[in-house]
Amino acid sequence: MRWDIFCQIVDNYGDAGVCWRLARSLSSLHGQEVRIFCDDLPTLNLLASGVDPFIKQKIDIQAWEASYDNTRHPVQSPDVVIEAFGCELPERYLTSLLIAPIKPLIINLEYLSAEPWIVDFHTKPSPQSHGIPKYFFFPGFQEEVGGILIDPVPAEGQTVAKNIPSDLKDVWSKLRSHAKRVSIFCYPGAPLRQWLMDLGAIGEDIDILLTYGHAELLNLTGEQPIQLPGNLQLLSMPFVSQDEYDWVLSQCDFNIVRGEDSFVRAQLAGKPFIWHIYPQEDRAHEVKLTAFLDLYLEDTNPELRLAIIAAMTWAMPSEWFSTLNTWHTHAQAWRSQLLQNQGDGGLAARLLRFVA
Ligand code: TRH
Repeated sequence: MRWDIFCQIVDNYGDAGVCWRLARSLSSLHGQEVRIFCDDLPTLNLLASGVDPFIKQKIDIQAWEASYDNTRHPVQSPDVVIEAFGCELPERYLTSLLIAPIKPLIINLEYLSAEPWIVDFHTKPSPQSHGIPKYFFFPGFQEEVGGILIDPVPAEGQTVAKNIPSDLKDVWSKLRSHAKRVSIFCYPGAPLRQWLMDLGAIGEDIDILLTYGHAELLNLTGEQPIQLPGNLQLLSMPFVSQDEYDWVLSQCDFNIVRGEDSFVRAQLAGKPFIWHIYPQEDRAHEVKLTAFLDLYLEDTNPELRLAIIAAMTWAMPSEWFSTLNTWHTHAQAWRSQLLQNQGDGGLAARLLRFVA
């Protein structure tokens, strides 16, 4: 089938991250013809840059405006149109669908959530005045919903650094072999300075990998740079491609992640993590975090449960860091369970089945 994915980047990288991962799964795993129309091509191309050129060349990446003249493209009528995160289709593109001999199916791809209510809304129709059938599709963890994007599945227990990506070689050469590794990718507003001071006071040697832009977030280069204990080493990474970032997560002992895509990747890496969920004004993010923790902690003992809840709500590391080994075992078990639940192929495969 022919798929058109519309991706509007509100802010950050998550919209592009999810659309790219979906596009590559549909194309490379399921042999679908995929075009992406995106309003921020530099960001999308940056994320996609690390992928095998064979996978990339099969996906037609276009500027948002290129969709206005649908007839100019060799592939004309799509079978499926994805509105990622409810972005509105350009009017001129929609008009071209209205005159197409065979109408496509429009899918409103929603945000990932662990909340139970999505079961009732997943795959429900969203009737439109233009008459083209449109449906809601909810990514999620339960069997009855849209699943998660699992491609590419990282190999289990990737602890030995093999094939270090070229743009990370410099940073990697500075890592101390005996030190623990923590990667940080979070939103402004996280109590990072205090968190790092407290982590340092535990006394272990830890290398902290800051993702692109996070040194500024910590004011490391500003007037009052943070003074950390010598056992912590701060290393700034460049912005890397999505595949390389996935790899970094698998190489760390602990990850701080955010948004939706890095959150899923941290789980698939099988490592303990803090999910710094995207903060929303009405505090809806707290409900979402609780819903996820209800699933994630279902089978854990009370001690670990309390420790993980504390960590995820930014309690200082000295309160929970001693549980890291047990948490790691739990993270590995959660990864296996997740992969088992998504054994049907996860989001891309469920989407294909629904459309079929
Ligand atoms: O960038 P995000 O904060 O995106 C968020 C989410 O989509 C959120 O749900 C949405 O409401 C908000 O934007 C507007 O976090 P996320 O989802 O983890 O996406 C980050 C993507 O960037 C992910 O695909 C990994 C990728 N990435 C790289 O490719 N290289 C890097 O160096 C880093 C740090 C990330």
